[in-house]
Amino acid sequence: MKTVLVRLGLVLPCLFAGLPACAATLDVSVTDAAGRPVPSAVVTFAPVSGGAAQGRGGSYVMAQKDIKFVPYVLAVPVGATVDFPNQDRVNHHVYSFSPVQRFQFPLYGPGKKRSLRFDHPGTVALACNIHDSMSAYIRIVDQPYFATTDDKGRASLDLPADAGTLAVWQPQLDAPDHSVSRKFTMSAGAAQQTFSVRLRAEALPSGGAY
Ligand SMILES: [Cu+2]
Repeated sequence: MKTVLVRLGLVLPCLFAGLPACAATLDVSVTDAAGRPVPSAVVTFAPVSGGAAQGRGGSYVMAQKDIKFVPYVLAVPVGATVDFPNQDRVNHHVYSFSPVQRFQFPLYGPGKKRSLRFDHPGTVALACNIHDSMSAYIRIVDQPYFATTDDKGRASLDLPADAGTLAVWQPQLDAPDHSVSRKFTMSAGAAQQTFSVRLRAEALPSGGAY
């Protein structure tokens, strides 16, 4: 029974997505010029045939905890609603001046939460009016496939066998729009891609590698 369930779990997402071929997992590794892992990088794949496997909207969380935003980088699809719960013991005044979506949540306290919907692709840089050291990013993507690298600089995407564009965005990446991309064709089996990127030393969040 367990085996059946596991198989269904693998097959059903393909059926619901209506994809011609649900291929396999692409493992992406992002490293800097010195070969160190780059966490908090958003990896996207835009197949030439389009598709919307991960859909639009959905609910996501950007918390405030220990005078930090958690996570440092949050990738969401266009139309997503992001909750901003205050899980701290102090008040925060969260805002963004980014043209993609300017907003502010005037001072709100522990246990309280604010929410906002993000309808345009791009980058929203977050800050707090009270705590200058607080910094984070919401990356709103319109590509149907995306994932964010972990502490080891790795991300996995389940992709259809299709040609398209594979891209990496990271706030400290030293390139136009902090992004690099390449043409990539996903085959029927598992695949691996590595990006070696240059990073700027600026704007590093406290306590993190980047
Ligand atoms: Cu704050």
